[in-house]
Amino acid sequence: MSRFCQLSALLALALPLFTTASPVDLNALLRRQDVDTPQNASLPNVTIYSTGGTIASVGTSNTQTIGYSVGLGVQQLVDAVPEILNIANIDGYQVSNVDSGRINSTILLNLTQLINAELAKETVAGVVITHGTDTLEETAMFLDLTINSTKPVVIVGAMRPATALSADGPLNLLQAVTLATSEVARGRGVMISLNDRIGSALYTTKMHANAPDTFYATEQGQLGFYINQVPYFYYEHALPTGKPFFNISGATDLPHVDILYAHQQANGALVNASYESGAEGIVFAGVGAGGLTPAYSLAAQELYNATGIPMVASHRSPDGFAPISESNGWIIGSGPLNPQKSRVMLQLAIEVGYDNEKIRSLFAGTMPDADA
Ligand SMILES: *[C@@H]1O[C@H](CO)[C@@H](O)[C@H](O)[C@H]1NC(C)=O
Ligand SMILES: *[C@@H]1O[C@H](CO)[C@@H](O)[C@H](O)[C@H]1NC(C)=O
Ligand SMILES: *[C@@H]1O[C@H](CO)[C@@H](O)[C@H](O)[C@H]1NC(C)=O
Ligand SMILES: *[C@@H]1O[C@H](CO)[C@@H](O)[C@H](O)[C@H]1NC(C)=O
Ligand SMILES: *[C@@H]1O[C@H](CO)[C@@H](O)[C@H](O)[C@H]1NC(C)=O
Ligand SMILES: *[C@@H]1O[C@H](CO)[C@@H](O)[C@H](O)[C@H]1NC(C)=O
Ligand SMILES: *[C@@H]1O[C@H](CO)[C@@H](O)[C@H](O)[C@H]1NC(C)=O
Ligand SMILES: CC(=O)N[C@H]1CO[C@H](CO)[C@@H](O)[C@@H]1O
Repeated sequence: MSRFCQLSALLALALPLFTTASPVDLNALLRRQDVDTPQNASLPNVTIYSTGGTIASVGTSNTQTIGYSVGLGVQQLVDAVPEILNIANIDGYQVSNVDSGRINSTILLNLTQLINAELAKETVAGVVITHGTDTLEETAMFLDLTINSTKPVVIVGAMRPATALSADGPLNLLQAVTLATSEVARGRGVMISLNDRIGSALYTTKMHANAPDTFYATEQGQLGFYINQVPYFYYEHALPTGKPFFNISGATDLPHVDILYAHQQANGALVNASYESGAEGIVFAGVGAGGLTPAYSLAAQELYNATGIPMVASHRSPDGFAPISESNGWIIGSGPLNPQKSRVMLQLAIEVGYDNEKIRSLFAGTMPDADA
């Protein structure tokens, strides 16, 4: 149990437990925990990457479930669930300790680089990422598109701080580590694991701002369920149709892509404002099946004619499809992907230099196969 003592000391210096979240120095926090206790050779090895979020948060009382602050390190997370050490040998990285609204491209790039290197090791069975729930699905999407491994990659969070009555973090973490060691969990891409459910990174979304039962796969269904903490899967090994992989090993940052939300009388000036502030692509959270409404539509077409930057139409309704438009059209339908997932896909496509037609094919590829 002393395996995280060095990290703990580091955290105690860098991040007093009861402060409110503030930007942290990645150089100080991005540390691997050296293993200084004997390993149980008959157990698989799992590496946990802790980024912060509610799962690592403490409130001032056991009834406080909003307005708490981030502060627990990876050691304290594991200490709260000693049962984990019967399932796997745990190694920990403290990647950041922030609420998930502060996760940015530096952290994402570090994470994917570290995880790809870790999964390449024969001795590692799988990895777990602990994360705030607010933008968890964005990190899950990013990792799913940039990790090249069949080993389980599980992203987990909590809706109640560690100090709350019925805190959900400990069981969620136990399940996530169990899943990371599971043979049947292999080859399924990045999995979002919370509240007994196992979801796919491409399809699972946060549906409720406050309740613990918040992550749902819209339409496409959950991948599996836990019974007595044993993961059961509904499907044979399969990945979502058209899930690409981007090798971004050379990237040092990610392209600026904005999301503009369509609504009655949406303000067309936002389209130019987005471009002028540096956007290399724009995703619209469209009405219905990706409709932009008149002012956005006119401004977006004008901007496209002037600059040719990719414009993706997604849908603000959680379920459904934005149809893939014809070749050489100015707008690209997102298919089933919601605006925030479309943004991650578009960032990666721009990063690796796809032209607009290749981006169109990329999104078209995510439409379910009709004739397979
Ligand atoms: C991301 O956040 C970290 C920690 O706050 C900071 O060091 C880094 O510069 C940020 N990166 C970007 C691209 O803003
Ligand atoms: C190592 O793990 C195995 C399998 O869970 C267990 O039976 C054994 O008691 C463990 N050994 C030690 C020394 O903890
Ligand atoms: C776990 O890691 C240790 C140390 O890196 C290694 O000796 C051991 O073989 C690994 N266990 C498995 C099951 O791969
Ligand atoms: C993925 O990794 C395998 C080796 O595990 C390698 O052969 C392959 O080229 C990689 N794919 C990409 C797109 O980098
Ligand atoms: C990405 O490509 C580089 C260079 O071809 C290769 O060394 C590396 O293993 C690839 N990364 C992944 C995650 O496949
Ligand atoms: C966007 O900028 C262009 C070029 O400056 C201008 O012609 C156009 O009227 C602007 N569109 C809107 C909606 O403000
Ligand atoms: C954009 O260019 C196309 C093709 O040249 C043209 O038909 C269309 O009217 C232009 N749209 C706007 C809003 O300028
Ligand atoms: C790939 C990447 O962005 N790596 C960064 C990880 O974090 C350290 C510390 O901030 C940076 O120096 C690396 O460039």
